[in-house]
Amino acid sequence: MKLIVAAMSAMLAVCILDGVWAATWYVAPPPLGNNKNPGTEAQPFAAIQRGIDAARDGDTVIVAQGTYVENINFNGKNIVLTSTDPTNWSVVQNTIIDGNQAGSVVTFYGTEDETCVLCAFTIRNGTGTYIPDPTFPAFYGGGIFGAGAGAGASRTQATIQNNIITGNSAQGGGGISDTAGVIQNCIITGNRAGTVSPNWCGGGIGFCDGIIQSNLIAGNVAPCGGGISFSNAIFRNNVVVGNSAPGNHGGGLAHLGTSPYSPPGGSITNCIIWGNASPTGPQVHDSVAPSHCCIQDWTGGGTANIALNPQFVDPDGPDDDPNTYEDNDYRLLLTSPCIDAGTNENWMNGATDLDGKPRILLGATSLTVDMGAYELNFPIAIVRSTPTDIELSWTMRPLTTYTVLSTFDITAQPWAEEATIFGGKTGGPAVWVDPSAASALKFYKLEIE
Ligand SMILES: [Ca+2]
Ligand SMILES: [Ca+2]
Ligand SMILES: [Ca+2]
Repeated sequence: MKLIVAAMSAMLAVCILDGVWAATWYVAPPPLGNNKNPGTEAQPFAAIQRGIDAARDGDTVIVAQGTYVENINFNGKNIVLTSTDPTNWSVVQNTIIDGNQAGSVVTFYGTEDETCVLCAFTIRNGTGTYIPDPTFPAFYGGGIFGAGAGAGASRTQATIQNNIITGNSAQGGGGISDTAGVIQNCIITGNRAGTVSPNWCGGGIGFCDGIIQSNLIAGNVAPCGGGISFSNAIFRNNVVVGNSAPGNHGGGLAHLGTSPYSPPGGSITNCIIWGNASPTGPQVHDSVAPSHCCIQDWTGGGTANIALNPQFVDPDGPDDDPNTYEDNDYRLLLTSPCIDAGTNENWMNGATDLDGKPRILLGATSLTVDMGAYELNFPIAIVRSTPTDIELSWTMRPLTTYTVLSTFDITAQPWAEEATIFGGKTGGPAVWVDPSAASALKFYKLEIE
């Protein structure tokens, strides 16, 4: 026992000497939260900005559910700012930063690196930051603005993930502008650019380079580039639907990889770009050639693109209104031509889709990534039924565990676990026979762990 205590003391000393004693700060709405508190879990701050101000590089700020009417600024700090559960969309929906029409909701100074993370908030009701750009003075970045140090300043490399960015507006980049890091696993809907002259571009995203992956970009509006514009980004595995550029061009994408306002670069891969509207180039306008994408009416070249209906699960949602995006479901039906139709890339190892599932899963035919932001998690089993037996058979991928579940009532009853089967080193065919096959109607499904 003495030896263990001594070892721990030594480690503590090393941590303090190295200055890597990262702290966690807590924020919660009043009355629990109070800015005079020390910012502990039991005595949290009330304002998110108070948490950022207290934090140093390497610290984490955890924000409880609630609505925070604030316009926050990272001020160059490399910290993690997160709600309590980034994997739970309900928590994200209920942890709200509301910009109150008083500027950008979130501002990055521009010097943050990729260890600075903005994670799992709803970011709404922002109106952008005025930049006295000599050529195009305007408000940029309604929801998120990445170059707070001013015109010509560097753009943030911060990581922006698992957020819902909705109902923001600016002249350029209604949802997000001027970032150069990673934007991933976000839902970007109902943002607007170019509401006031001069009419700028990028309803959802404008003037963002870096990597933009596994996002849903839906129902954004701008004079040019309803979904995204003027971004020389690596743009991959996004769903771009229902965006519009009335009276102009690029309902979905405009000037992606061809922006004169950024260093050269950019690509469009594994995306679904569908149901966007504008008089000219409704899906993709003046952009680099896409590859492995599903694009409505596409005849513009590139590699391995398809123009077949992607077959979303319920693109107008339970309310049957395509223009209310909160309930629309852009996951893929089992028969979708987008399943296993992308191209696998190294970044997908360890990455997740918009549901938090592994990015590459066995779909209908092969262990290949799906186009879009959602990976289908439903390996198709063949079901044989005889007077005495029900048998499921499917192809297993290597080193993967499958769970067989069943239910008698597909609408109400929770699924019961029947069996787990491991694919072994090589994978291969699996057969499972129901040991208690009933005469009643019974449903089965397979899940990959
Ligand atoms: Ca519907
Ligand atoms: Ca709807
Ligand atoms: Ca797949």
